[in-house]
Amino acid sequence: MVKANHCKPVAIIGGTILSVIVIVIIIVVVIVVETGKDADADTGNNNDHTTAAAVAATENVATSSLCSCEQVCEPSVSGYSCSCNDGFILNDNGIGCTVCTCEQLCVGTVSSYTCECRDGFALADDGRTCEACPCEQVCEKDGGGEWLCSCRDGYEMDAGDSCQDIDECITNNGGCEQDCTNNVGSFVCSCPEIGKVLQDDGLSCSYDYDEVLRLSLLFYEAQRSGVLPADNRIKWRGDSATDDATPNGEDVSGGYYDAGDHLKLGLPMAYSASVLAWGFVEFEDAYEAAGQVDNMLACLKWFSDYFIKCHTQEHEFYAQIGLKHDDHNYWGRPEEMTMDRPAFKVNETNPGTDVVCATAAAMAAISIVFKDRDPSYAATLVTHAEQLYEFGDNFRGYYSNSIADAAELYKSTSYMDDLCFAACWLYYATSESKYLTQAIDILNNEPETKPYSFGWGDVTAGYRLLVLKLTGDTSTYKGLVIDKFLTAWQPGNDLPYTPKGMVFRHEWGQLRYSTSTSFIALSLAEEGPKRNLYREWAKEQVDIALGDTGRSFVVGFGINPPQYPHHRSSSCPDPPASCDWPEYGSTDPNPQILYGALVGGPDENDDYSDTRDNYFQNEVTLDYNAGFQSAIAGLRHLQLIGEYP
Ligand SMILES: *[C@@H]1O[C@H](CO)[C@@H](O)[C@H](O)[C@H]1NC(C)=O
Ligand SMILES: [Ca+2]
Ligand SMILES: [Ca+2]
Repeated sequence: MVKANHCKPVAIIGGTILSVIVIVIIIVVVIVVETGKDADADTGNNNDHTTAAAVAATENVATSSLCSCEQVCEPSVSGYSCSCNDGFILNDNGIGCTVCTCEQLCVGTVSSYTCECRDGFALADDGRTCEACPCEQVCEKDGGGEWLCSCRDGYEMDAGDSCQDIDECITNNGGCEQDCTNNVGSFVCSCPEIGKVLQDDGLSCSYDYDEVLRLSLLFYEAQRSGVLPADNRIKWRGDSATDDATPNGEDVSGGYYDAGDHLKLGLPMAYSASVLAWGFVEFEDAYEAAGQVDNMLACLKWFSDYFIKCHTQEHEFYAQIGLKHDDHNYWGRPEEMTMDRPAFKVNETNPGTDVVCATAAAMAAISIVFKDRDPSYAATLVTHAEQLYEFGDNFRGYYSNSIADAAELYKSTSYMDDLCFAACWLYYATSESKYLTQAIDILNNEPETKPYSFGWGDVTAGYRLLVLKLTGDTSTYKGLVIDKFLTAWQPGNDLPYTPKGMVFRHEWGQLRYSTSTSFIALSLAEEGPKRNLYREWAKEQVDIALGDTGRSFVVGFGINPPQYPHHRSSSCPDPPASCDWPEYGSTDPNPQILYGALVGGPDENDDYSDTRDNYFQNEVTLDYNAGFQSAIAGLRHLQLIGEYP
């Protein structure tokens, strides 16, 4: 019986005349059966129906032998219900099936069937053929014939045509270090902590070192003395101390104010300049990434232009402008100060090997920065540096013995360190071997003491590291640097740690110690051994300054930053409001935000009070920020080379 064929899927490639005839026969037969069946359908007695054998022969026949469906027969309350195999459509009589012209799925009855497509296909404009669509999951066509993709429940579409599990962030945080958010089917990581940004891997968070570099340079800009250039970015600062001059009338305006006061002090200023230049020479990529090269060049030049002015004769250098007593008795704007600002010098009879060589080191280091950018300026700096070095070397003495007031401010107790530091930078700048020979001589003859810190008074750790770098001899000199200095700062050795993990050196300006040592650690780590240990340690210590113990110690940056730095000019409201001791005593935050300034920081118990009179913990200085900024550059450099701890 041909009907059996109809119970198998039939190729839909156009019905032949034969199949049309067969269908007609089936329809006729079914109609005949139906007319005689109705009365006794429920009796179970239809054995004599002429179509019974044919129905039983269909491969999809249901359990009931009562069924008269042509193809699929399912038991139902009323006896059975009929449906058709794929490619067929139920006849209007509800029993027989007719081949349909849909390519895939045929729905409805012969008189009103519609074509549908399986998942991943969509109906073409002809209403019967199905086209594969580019969607990953659910595919539809809009009225204009364009594919419309969508996703099944629990998935969301990304920007293309693929579907992403919307629970991905929940189940594994998407690999994010901090927050994971689904973003139209794909997740994105974010860093909700104030002051942190996503790293290039898209997963982990770090402090925004670019921003810290930018802000630290703003701090130096806020410290500028003299006639400010038109591109000054600190709107609450203007020209000040423009009349600073030597007793001979030589102009020594310019430079930077030392701290929260308005003195210009040669030794910490030179130290700051050399450490900033060192950080730039070593980690220039960080300044490029942060978009801060030009600001940094301007910052360095502001130092070296002033040093040039102070170097009034070959053997004469002005190392202090202003008197501590008069300056510190004044609380107000530098633009409005009127006290005498005498200039103090060192010379052959009143020498100052320390300040003169510290300045030589700074000028030589800055000359390296300008060597290709401005060769003639770089050459000028080298000339001054060489003269100052020769002066300091041949006329030995402590500058704070020559300038009495300096002993009240930054008293010096060593100068061989400054001499060696200058020799290193001069060798770096000129490649003249006599400088390296002198540096190595000094190194070989130095007492093997552990430096207290790397800072304005003692740059021993710096020159030991520079000799190592300049000679490439990590076996001879490495031990000095590592064992005598950095190892002492590691947990469990010479220095105590606070409960929150800060290495503790001194309660006055503590963060300057941990961050300048961090810079030394990062610079040494560039050379090799103990690399991971020192990088990890430096990151921990620097990140404490940025907020890791719950608050930031950098003005204008991160979470809960200091608002009351011990700093005169930023404590003043905008003019014409007056600024005097009442502003010092005010309990309001500083009206001007001294962006980027690192304050002294916490004590050995992690205690810190953000109050203006707290100069131990809340003053800011050129030298605090120098080691800090260069350490920041070092950490940013590690991110850029893919070696961030
Ligand atoms: C050095 O300066 C002091 C004043 O600061 C002066 O008395 C002395 O004569 C100077 N020495 C030389 C060699 O110029
Ligand atoms: Ca950047
Ligand atoms: Ca010294």
